[in-house]
Amino acid sequence: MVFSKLRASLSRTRNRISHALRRLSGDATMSEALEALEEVLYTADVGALAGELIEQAEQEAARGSFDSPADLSPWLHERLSEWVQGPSGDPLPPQPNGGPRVLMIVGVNGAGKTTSIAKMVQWLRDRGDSVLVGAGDTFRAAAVEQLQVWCDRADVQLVKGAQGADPAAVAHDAASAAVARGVDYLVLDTAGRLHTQKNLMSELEKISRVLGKIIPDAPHETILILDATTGQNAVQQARLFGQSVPLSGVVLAKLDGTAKGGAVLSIGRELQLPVKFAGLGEGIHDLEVFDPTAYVNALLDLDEAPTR
Ligand SMILES: Nc1nc2c(ncn2[C@@H]2O[C@H](COP(=O)(O)OP(=O)(O)OP(=O)(O)O)[C@@H](O)[C@H]2O)c(=O)[nH]1
Ligand SMILES: [Mg+2]
Repeated sequence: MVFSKLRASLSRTRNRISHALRRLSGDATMSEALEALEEVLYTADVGALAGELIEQAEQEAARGSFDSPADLSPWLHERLSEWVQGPSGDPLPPQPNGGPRVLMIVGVNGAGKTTSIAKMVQWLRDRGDSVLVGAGDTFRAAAVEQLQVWCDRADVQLVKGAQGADPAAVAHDAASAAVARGVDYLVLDTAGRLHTQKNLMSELEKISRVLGKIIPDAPHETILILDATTGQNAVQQARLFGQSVPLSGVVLAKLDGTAKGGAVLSIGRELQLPVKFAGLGEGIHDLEVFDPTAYVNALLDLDEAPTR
């Protein structure tokens, strides 16, 4: 079952919080339960949201909103479910008037951009869409070969330039080819860059402008790939990338095996960005459409949303 894979991948985060969570439903006093809640939130790497949540919980408790400490668990579930954002409907909707929908993929070095592109391309192919890929990472020596291997596997064409070429020129060629071939999607890889490198961030703006000259309003989506194992640092990356290029969503790569699954809450709450997909391994099929409810259930070790 799809859900159980996400669930299994969150086991490390969950194991850290489930012990504390059990204390919420045991025969603890309310103040013990609030303390346990604090522990839950800090171990899940919820970041600054922890303070906000605990304050809210204390206020609710003071107001008598909870009949027993056990009520904290469903309350927490409600709050977290409000914050995590998934795609509303299709995570990669087609271009409304037909024609290539352009997805520019960005992120820091090694976040999982190229692998996530391969997975998203395969996902699009599996539902019958035609896709072209652009090798916008002209910086790293092996980048194009890595992408070529994935494209061969997914049976899609790759538009590439020479190593060291201007990535905006590759973007230009890829966009022209996407129009000429009439594909449904163009997915553009980009070199890893730090959100603090001003010249590299403005390079993304240039690539965007070039794409927009060939295909109106392109890129239609700029998707940030985040390495889930970096926890709260990923939130900071999202904030700063978003200041250079308007982001349409996030793919959370390497969610398998992270103990920092809570960062996704901040991405929804503070940045209002939907998580479109979760990356759950290194294979081309290790991708799932992100389901916020399943995520929170898995995080809190619940089979389904609790009621109170
Ligand atoms: N376990 C796991 N590993 C992943 C996942 N996604 C990517 N990786 C691994 O992370 C490493 C980096 O992935 P890439 O896709 O090359 O990352 P990138 O962002 O394109 O890297 P640069 O182009 O060098 O900036 C590779 O070893 C991938 O196999 C995932 O969801 N789970
Ligand atoms: Mg790459």
